[in-house]
Amino acid sequence: PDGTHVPALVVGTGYGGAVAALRLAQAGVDVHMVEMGMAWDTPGPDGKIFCTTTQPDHRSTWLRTRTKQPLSNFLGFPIDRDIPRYTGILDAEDFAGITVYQGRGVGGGSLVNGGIAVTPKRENFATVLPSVNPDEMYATYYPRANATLGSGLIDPAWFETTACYQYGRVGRKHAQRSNFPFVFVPDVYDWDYMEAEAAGTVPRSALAGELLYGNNHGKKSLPKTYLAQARATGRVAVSALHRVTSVAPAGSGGYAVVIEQLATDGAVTATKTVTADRVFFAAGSVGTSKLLVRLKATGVLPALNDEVGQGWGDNGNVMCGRANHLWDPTGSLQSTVPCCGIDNWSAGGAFAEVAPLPTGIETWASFYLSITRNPNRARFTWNAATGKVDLNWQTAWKQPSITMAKTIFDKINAKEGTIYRTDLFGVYKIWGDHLTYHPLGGVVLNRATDNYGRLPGYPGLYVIDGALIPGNTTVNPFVTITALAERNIDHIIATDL
Ligand code: FAE
Repeated sequence: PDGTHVPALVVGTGYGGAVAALRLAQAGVDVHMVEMGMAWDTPGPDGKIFCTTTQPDHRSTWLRTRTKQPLSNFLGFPIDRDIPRYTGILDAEDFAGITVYQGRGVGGGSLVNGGIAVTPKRENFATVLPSVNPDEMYATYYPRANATLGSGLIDPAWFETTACYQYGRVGRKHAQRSNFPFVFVPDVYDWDYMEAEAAGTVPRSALAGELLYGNNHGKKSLPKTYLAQARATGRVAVSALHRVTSVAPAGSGGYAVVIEQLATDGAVTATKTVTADRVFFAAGSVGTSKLLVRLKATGVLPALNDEVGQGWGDNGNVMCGRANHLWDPTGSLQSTVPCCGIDNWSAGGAFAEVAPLPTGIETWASFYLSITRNPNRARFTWNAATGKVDLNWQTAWKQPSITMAKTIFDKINAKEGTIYRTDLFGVYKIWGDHLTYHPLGGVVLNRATDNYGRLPGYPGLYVIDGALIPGNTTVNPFVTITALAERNIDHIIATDL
């Protein structure tokens, strides 16, 4: 309620926010989490909380009147559809040169993501977080993050036989015939549950096209892991459909936090101010960067340094599909949860997930999301004329990613005598180079903050999410975001409380 005082306020309920809330609460601190998306704890008219990727309805999309699906076309035909404007779960946030996909709701990106839980190879860690001691990350914080997130590998014997990973086996065959290292990747999806789905003994989720707009069963998203543990302490409250718009030093010490309450059509129904001794920014790379850039530029937090807004990267994301021969079907039943990839990072700068195309029909396509060593970094700036924060990423900055992904797929195509699909992102368009799922950076550790996420000049203000990571994690990012948050909150609790 308006006028309340809280010891710790966390902006956002994704990975960084969930770690901060749990560990602060365990240390005896009362925490209030503020989340602009919905709680996603109440079934809709069809009895389900989430809709499927094949039948997206109003629940699918954050405040748009038409879906904006990452794969916009199929066989050249646009597949987006009109929907009522609603505070749906997946946000396709448009900047001038890139669309950034993000989860909206209690659980942040964990609600919509693939659950792929990869720890970077230790030899690559110095490029991921150069100012962080790798010994403590690999001995303590990565294991803690993986254990609490509940990540695990597919049963290799089941992988060999199940229909729903035929696409994975085809991906492996093509990778290995071209001599690329093929790897299994851990995931937070409950693999036992998925086997039961395939056996027909439980309701289907991964095998029913659920993922991008939420999983009704099986996925261990944050509300089932970190956030469940946080609530169980009795010290954590969560306000959904509440958006933080300002954090300003309060005359009395601490910070005045302005919060807008939203209706499900996005309208602001109330504005509240609470004071907090400490504020943890965990609104995601884009959300935290946008807030801090605006608050600095508009004189609310003028002492923030000039690194705020800088060092943003897309984790080198680029997508493509390949058309296989008729003797290489990838299966009409495809699990939405990826379980394997092609690791050409050291030789070619690309790590490719073998991804599903869960259309329900045979497509003879192999689909991939590549993470590449793209060196380009963008900057967020305040645009006083529009009252918005801009990002200067340009579409052409994806070219290094395409070049690196081609080190894998040109070779596979040459070996197999196959070609790229041109019908998934438009008409005659091979590369999905207009988007990222993995925004990182904007308020980089040890540059915009100190080496633990403290904002210099403002005691009690912290950044604890993907904004800290300088643009690339070499693999899928959430395990690293979680492990870094574990490291930072450990230090903050020991030193600042
Ligand atoms: P995030 O999880 O984005 O949480 C931020 C939260 O803050 C969100 O819930 C926002 O709604 C909320 N928020 C923003 N602004 C405000 C505000 N002003 N007031 C109140 N609340 C606010 O941040 N990563 C992997 O490692 N493996 C995968 O398989 C994978 N697949 C992905 C698939 C998709 C489709 C997408 C979109 C992402 C995927 N990711 C994956 C990326 C991963 O989900 C992402 O890196 C993390 O969720 C980022 O965590 P943060 O804590 O930084």
